[in-house]
Amino acid sequence: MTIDIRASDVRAPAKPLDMLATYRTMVTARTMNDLLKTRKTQGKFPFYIGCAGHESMTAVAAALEKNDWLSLYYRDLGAWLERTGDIYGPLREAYSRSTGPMGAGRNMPSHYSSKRFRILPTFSEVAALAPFAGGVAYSLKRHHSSDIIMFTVGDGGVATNDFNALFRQAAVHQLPILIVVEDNGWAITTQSTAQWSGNLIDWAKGGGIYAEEVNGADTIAAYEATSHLADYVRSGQGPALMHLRLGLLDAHSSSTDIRTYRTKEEIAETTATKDPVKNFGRWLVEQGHLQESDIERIRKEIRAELDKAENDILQEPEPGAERILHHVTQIPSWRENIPRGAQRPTTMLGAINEALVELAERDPDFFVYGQDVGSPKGGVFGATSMLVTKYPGQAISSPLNEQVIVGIAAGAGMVDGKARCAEIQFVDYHQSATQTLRMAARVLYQSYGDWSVPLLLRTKSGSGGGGPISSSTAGGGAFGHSNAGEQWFTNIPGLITICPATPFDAKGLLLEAARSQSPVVFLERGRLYRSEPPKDSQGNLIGVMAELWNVPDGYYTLPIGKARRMRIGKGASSLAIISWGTMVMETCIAAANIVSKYGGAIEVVDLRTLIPFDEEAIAAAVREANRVIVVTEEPDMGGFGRHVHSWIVQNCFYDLDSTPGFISALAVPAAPYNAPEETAFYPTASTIEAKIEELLAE
Ligand SMILES: Cc1ncc(C[n+]2csc(CCOP(=O)(O)OP(=O)(O)O)c2C)c(N)n1
Repeated sequence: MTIDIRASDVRAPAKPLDMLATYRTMVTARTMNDLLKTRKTQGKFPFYIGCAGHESMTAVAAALEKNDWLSLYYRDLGAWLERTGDIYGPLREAYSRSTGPMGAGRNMPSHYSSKRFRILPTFSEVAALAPFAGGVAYSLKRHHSSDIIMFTVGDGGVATNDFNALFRQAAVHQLPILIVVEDNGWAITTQSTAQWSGNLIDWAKGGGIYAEEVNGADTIAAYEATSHLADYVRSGQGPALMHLRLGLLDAHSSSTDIRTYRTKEEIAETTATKDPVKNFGRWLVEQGHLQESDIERIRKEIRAELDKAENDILQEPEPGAERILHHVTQIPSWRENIPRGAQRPTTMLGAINEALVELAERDPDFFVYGQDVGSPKGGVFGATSMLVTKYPGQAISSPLNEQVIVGIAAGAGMVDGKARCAEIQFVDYHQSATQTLRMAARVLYQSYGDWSVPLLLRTKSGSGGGGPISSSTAGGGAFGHSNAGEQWFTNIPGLITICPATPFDAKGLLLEAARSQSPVVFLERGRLYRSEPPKDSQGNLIGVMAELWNVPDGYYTLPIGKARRMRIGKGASSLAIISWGTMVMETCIAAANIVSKYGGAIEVVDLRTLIPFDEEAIAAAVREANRVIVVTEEPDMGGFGRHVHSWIVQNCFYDLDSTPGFISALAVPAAPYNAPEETAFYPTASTIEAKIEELLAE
């Protein structure tokens, strides 16, 4: 066997490779690949994506320590087998059995995942695990762990935003991560030359990551290079990238025909020179470690083991449809607790500052990560200014990349099941992190409860740039600074969305959100950051709201999914208004004005948690008043407010005496900067008052 490319300064690995065991595992991977390919062709299951040509990943995984973390992709059957020794798992997933260890039959085959074996849950979205892997590495570094993480990706995956976010995370924070680019020359029909310009090694080194090119068709070379690159990473010298050159011996997947885009000559050459299983077997025979006859004997033994496993698995139950709603979210049950601390008038910003300090005080592992959050200013709005002063190491300024931010917090949370806080300056800018957030929300469901992603994403949202803005003006946030945001999050299954309206609720809900095992988006309204309690048009404080500007010292929590019902006026309510965030303030002002004009009572239901929203509270309020209005700050484009409105129509129809009202911002991209258009864009107390009068007159 020829070894054409060797790592330039190879040293003998400290841990010798168990060559025969590695060879056996590689043959297992290939034999399983061939078996599953055949079964797919026979129509036994819908899809298969194989590992042929990538089996030297067995040796790559063998060069790591058993506690090192793995973030694999679909060609890494060899690495799975090396780490777990489990031949049943991949077969179970192919046959989508509920016994499958990766997703209990929920995810496509070859999507490796195991909390027990520290294998992060592979996504179908190429390289989408990358920012999470960066977060895991970040956590390992913070804990001065001797463990490292290996992240693998195809050459196509290198072009993704996710990969580039990881690259930045790794380079900027010099993380303990070994990035392995498994370059088989193809991304479906596209050649790797289309994925980056120039040379990948130079590119990586230019960006601050040490890199080497290695021949992955040579198993020993792959092992030696991984050993020494892993040593390099483990010793704290920073991240490393291995450009592993491989051949793709099969079609991309069971849905592709290799002959339609690859030439006969190229396929023949790849098969002859880049088959790591054949190359390694031949080398073992040449070196006298195996006899020629052992090659076929080993293959047959393994095939018999796999046949037995397959037969066993076919007796196992398939999942039933009754579990379809299992593991969508994981919210620990709320423990009733009474705030004991002295109450002080506090703004919402003060309350958020206090909550973050409480979290840091209770858990030295907690941190807030985001743009400018580690500066003495405590982020652009000052939400971490107390944290920076009291626990400076726990408020960390990030590069200007929202996907980097969300990935760091999400990955760190996956390591130990404790939420870290990502701060996004303005909700409008979460958009580059959307994929990471959606994946975070999916992990629990996809892995059938094996993995969870506790993550607290706080962000300024809605009208108001955040300055001391009165409740009657919106505040010049304009494009990029003023979107409501809930329309982007409340349609993601698995994600919790919270939007407090008062300082008291903001603190209690933030503290509770940090306990959630499902990711939480915590929408902080800019207009409420420094606002005073609301007053009606006669200048009277609105009592039910004003008392919520008093915030207790210390720790207390409020339940997720529970609305706050507030009665404005006296007696039975003649109207229910459902709102959240800033619109609660506008609604209360409108309700107070109407009540002082006509008497009676209006009930304002502040949802507080948008998903899951408090269906009981809405239904009860509608049952009592028989009239309802939903008020939202979102543009009227199929957002969350429309969902609540539709839910009421569907579920409370027979309790309604009139058409349920709906008030929203206008269906334009966002609030314009100039005052007349901005004011026309948002609902205000006077819009709400007009609607109330219209509805009560019906
Ligand atoms: C983000 C994303 N875009 C497109 C796809 C469809 N797709 C699946 S695999 C693949 C090619 C991946 O190529 P590469 O990373 O080189 O890995 P290889 O399959 O060659 O091992 C594509 C485009 C996807 N799964 N995810």
